[in-house]
Amino acid sequence: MNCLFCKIIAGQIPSTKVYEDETVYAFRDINPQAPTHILVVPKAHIADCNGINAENSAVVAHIFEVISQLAEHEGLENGYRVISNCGPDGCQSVHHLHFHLLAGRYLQWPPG
Ligand code: DGP
Repeated sequence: MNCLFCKIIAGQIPSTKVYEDETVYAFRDINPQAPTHILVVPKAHIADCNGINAENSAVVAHIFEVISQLAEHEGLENGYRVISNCGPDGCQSVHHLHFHLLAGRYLQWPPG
């Protein structure tokens, strides 16, 4: 499959890994929007939020457990934001489900 994040997970494209287990991979975003900007992705290819269903949703729950662990490990005591962009209006550019973990500065709300 010609998917950028599948290639990163497979090690075919280098990344700065911050966490990995059997079902989840997390790495630093190449174009950080905050001092901490980590992408947390399922290893199994799911295109976007619309691809989450009863068969694969357990990995999403696990991703949020991982995010909680990463927040502690990265020292994000002051808070953080988790975002999953979906589709053109959501500004999704990579079509492999991913959760942005952003922190380290005050994050405006609502976002632009
Ligand atoms: P989104 O726009 O929500 O689909 O986010 C995709 C993110 O992926 C974007 O913040 C930049 C990041 N990204 C794109 N290509 C690469 C890459 O080759 N390596 C890494 N580490 N991040 C990438």
